[in-house]
Amino acid sequence: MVEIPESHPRRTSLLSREKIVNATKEGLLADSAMIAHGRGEAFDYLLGEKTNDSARLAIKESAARLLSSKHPIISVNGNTAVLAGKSLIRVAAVLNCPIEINIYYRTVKRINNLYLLLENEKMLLAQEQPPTNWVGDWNSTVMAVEILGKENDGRIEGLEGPRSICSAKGIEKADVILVPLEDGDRCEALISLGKQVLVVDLNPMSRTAKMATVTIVDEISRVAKLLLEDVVDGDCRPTKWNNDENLIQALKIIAKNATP
Ligand code: PTJ
Repeated sequence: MVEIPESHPRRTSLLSREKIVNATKEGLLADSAMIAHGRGEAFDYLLGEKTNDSARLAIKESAARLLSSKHPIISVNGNTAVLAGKSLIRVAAVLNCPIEINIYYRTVKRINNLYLLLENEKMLLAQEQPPTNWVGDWNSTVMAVEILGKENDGRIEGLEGPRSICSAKGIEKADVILVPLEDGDRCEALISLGKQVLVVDLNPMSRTAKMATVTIVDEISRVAKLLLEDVVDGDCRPTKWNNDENLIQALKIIAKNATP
């Protein structure tokens, strides 16, 4: 492992790469996880590697919808668990909702490995201080977060094969789903089941980004931290969200940054 100096301008990006590389060796990620990550990095570069105003609004809108939902759920795949699993467990604890491991390249081995990773992070998090301004018994609240995904007892109607598998008390039952790095078909199927689908995708032109109820065009580890602030704050209500306008804003930022 190469030591990355604190002052390195690309330190955050290099640390994320290192996490992805190590997690690949540990059998947590899909074979194509690095390709997906690289595509994300390219878009992040064009977006200025920061949370833009339109993304910030989309995060707040997502927090509002998760907070006002009856059955919220946070779905995580391999890349999300590795890059932002810990922060998303914090969000789930504050929302009092489960996390579901739901992966595109589904193998029992990967599900089990991701389950162990998240359960271990949960135990470490329970020992930490609660998020700023959150009041309550943090240890028991974190330990109460259920990690779903091993059950195989639910189905996403409209999809065939392993991609339709989910947890009956997780994604199947949920009315609002946060699904970072989702694929277009699943996003479409979840929407057609009447669920609100909140996605995180650095590519504002992906089918997922276009299909979702709310698209956060930003990097998942940055998003998870800001989403935590918003759900703790709780001062947000769902609006008449115009997702096309939100995507147009992201494209304008890319166009501006790409102009010499
Ligand atoms: O763990 P699995 O089996 O569910 O597989 C996960 C991957 C990501 C490999 C799988 O879902 C996949 O192949 O995804 P795609 O179709 O390549 O889509 C990934 C999308 O996420 C692309 O549009 C990327 O721009 C975007 N993306 C990549 N990294 C990030 C990201 N968006 C936000 N934050 C990131 N860190």
